[in-house]
Amino acid sequence: METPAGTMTETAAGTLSRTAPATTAETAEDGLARAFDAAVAADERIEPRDWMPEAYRATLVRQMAQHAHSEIIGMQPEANWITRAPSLRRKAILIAKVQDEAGHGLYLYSAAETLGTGRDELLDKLHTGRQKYSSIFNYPTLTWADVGAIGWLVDGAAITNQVPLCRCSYGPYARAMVRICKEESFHQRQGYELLLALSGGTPAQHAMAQDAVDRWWWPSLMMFGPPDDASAHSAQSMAWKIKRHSNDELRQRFVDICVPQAEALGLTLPDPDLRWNEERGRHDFGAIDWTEFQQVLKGNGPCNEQRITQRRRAHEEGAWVREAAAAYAAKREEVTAS
Ligand code: BYC
Repeated sequence: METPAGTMTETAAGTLSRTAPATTAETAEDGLARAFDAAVAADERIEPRDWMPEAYRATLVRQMAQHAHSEIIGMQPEANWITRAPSLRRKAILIAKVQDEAGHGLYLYSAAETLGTGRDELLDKLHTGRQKYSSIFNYPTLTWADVGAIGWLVDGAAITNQVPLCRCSYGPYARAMVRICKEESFHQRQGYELLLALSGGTPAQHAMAQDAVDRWWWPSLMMFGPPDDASAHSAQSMAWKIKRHSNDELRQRFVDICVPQAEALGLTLPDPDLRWNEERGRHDFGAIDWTEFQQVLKGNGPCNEQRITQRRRAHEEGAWVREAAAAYAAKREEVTAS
């Protein structure tokens, strides 16, 4: 790894860490902190064996765990429609999409493991409500059009939020995001195409598409997190280049992207205050119901209980698979060792 601000050394634990030339008065830790700051300032990637402030590590574990949990909980609302997809083509696409989300969870749990936090520990925190997952997955998928609205709006919001994460200062997270974003862009397009077909279909199909967009629009805007003045972590995360843009900036970007897409779909976004602001060169939009957001975060959304119950059950029912995989791995190790 290149460290223009310092050199690489072998520590007692046998791992590599960044060092900076130390001045006489500074402790070894000061030197490491200075090298870390310089690497972040120079837009270099921080790697698992590099020294990093404990708060940086904790912030990454919090965000990556929440992100990984969102991916696997996010499988539920869409999986709800696999058996009822209207054609074999749509069913195959939906199965592939839901499977992709499981894969995203795996990339992210693996990336979090590079920070010394085991997957079991993270899953336990999810199952006991000590770690969050995205608010968006606590809403129900009432009709087939919801699969389209999730693809267009939820995956669209996810891409807007996640493309900048490909430049996150922590290497394993940034690299996981590159692949995730490529797959998410397929997901977004399948949702858009699905809604386009419904919107141009029978009046009942058009109404179903509009109803789905009406229900998913505002929760999608909430995905970006609280407004900047209420975002506890943004300032520090942006200073560390974990986040590259504020919650409000990304939300605004998403609204600006969606308006022409909604027009092309022949659907209306459910916001009477949505209009182009010539002066700002961006769209103004209506007030978000932050009380609803807080309620969902507290566990009082329409599907919080259902989602977490189903997740716990899936985990319990999958215990035999984990045991079998561990037994198989141990057996292989024995064979290789002998
Ligand atoms: N839902 O200081 P803030 C997907 C929490 S997966 C729940 O702004 P931060 C997909 C936040 O954690 C989508 N909680 O936080 C999957 C914090 O609470 P704690 C998931 C939220 O971290 C399958 C508190 O509010 N994407 O798209 O600087 C199928 C204060 O917030 C939410 C990611 O996770 C929320 N919406 O910024 C289809 C992306 N928002 O921890 C699609 C990675 C905020 O202090 N994450 N909170 O108790 C991020 O970019 C950032 O973590 C956030 C929040 C922008 C979400």
